[in-house]
Amino acid sequence: NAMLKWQRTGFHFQPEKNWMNDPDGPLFYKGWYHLFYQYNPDSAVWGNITWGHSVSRDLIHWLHLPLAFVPDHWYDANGVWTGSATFLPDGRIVMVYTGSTTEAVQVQNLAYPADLDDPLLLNWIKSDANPVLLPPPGIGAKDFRDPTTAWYDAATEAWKLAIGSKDQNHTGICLIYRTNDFIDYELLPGVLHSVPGTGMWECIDFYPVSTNSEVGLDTSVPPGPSVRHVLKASLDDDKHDYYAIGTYDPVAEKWVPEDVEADVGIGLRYDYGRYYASKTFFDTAKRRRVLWGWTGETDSEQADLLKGWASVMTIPRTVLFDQKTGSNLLQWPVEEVESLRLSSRDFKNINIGIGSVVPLNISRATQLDIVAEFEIEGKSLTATVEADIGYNCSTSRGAAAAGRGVLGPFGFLVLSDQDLSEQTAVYFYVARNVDGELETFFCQDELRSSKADDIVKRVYGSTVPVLSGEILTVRILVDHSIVESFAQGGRTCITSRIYPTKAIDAAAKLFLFNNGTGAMVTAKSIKIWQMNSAFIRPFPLEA
Ligand code: DQQ
Repeated sequence: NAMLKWQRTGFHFQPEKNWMNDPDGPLFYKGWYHLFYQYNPDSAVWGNITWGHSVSRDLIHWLHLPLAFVPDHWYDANGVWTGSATFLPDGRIVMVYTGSTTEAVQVQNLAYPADLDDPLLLNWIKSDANPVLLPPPGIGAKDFRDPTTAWYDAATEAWKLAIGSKDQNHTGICLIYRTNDFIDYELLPGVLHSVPGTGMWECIDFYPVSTNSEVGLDTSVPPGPSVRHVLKASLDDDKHDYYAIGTYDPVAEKWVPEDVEADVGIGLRYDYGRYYASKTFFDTAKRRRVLWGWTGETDSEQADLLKGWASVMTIPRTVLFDQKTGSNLLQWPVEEVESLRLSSRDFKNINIGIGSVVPLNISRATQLDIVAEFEIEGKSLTATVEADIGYNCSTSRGAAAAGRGVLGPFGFLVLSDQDLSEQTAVYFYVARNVDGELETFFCQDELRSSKADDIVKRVYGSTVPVLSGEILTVRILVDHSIVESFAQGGRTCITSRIYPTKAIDAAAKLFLFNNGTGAMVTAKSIKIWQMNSAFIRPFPLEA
């Protein structure tokens, strides 16, 4: 059926068919980016988990390769689960991944490429020593998974890696192991970090960021005056990826968040929408840290089985420390996505009157890259301007008239049909907090994104830092059933999966709107590119 077919994306990574979840072991090798991912080769729902494998020259166009790992040993018979890659100084690659055993115990296993001369890394060997790690005393057999990329600690001349878990009190914890050969490990005393009440920490990521330059850092770069460490956990309880920026002490083997109130699991998220089990890697080709995230479906399992596939990856994002705010990361789609930009339209100084909707005349609206700047007319946002007190994207009434306030919502309606019966709003809302300070919210409203009723629809979002003198900026990538949005250069990001029934193909339109009651809003500048599709297809391997 045409509607289901339409939901497949044009330039986001997805397998040809069936189920995908977490990105695994991303790496750059001999000119190729490798993406492995949790994959069910048999069905569009989770199960029989193997590692799918695809390669790319530019992170945008992909070639699907044969499965890299399948459950063929007792120690991964219930699934080859998530893991990470580490480069050794001599050029070898080690992959450490979680296996769910015949008894559904979570153990860690080691694998390595069969042929390092093969840039495609087609064949992998599972170590004879597997499993190399069993759940330690006090840790549940099903609470021990997703090893990180290892970092080398020059001081102790050993590799270290992290594994997430939880303790008996439902405290999320990060265990650290030390190893020289990735076969024998020593569990270090205590934990790197823990946060009460956050439950199981899946897919931990732990990496350094530079506080004074825009280059990414190799995972083994040690702490220093201009280095902070990011700790990320995927919370099994609420299925969001939380990060915090902090200081790592490799001697005490502790990591301390800069802001305890924004600790892991209770503070910042990479993405406030549908986004989970993400993982970064250091791209030696471009000296940047690149973040992959999994975006699952929000339609029903039945719909997924009908369409024969489920999940996409978000466009990989570069990750940097935000030197201006000093308190968050900046995430931005890798520059290579810009190679898909086709024709563009520019708009300048469009006034969006109170309560109005303004159509933007573009030829097609299904694959877009949009960048825009907004200004609230005649208001200096630091002044004693009138604004609502207290706002919260997720508990608000969204972008509709019912959700109106003084200074918002305003922004874009993407994948909307002509009469606005289906629409997804990407919007700003300026309000005062209880202390009377102005805060800017960045939200995405899915409530009217589809006429279909078997879909989870939410209003997502959070605050976004806007520094004095800054204009409001947004970038939006629209690709059929996914909308990825970035406010203020990537300080706050939101990803939605949406399933329009009417706003598809030529019927999909783009609008500006302003449902604020207090001020006119001006779109100072808008640039909209039509986006080409990416080549994502099987590698023509000889039979
Ligand atoms: N997905 C994997 C686990 C991981 C979870 C299994 C996170 O290793 O904890 O498919 O989505």
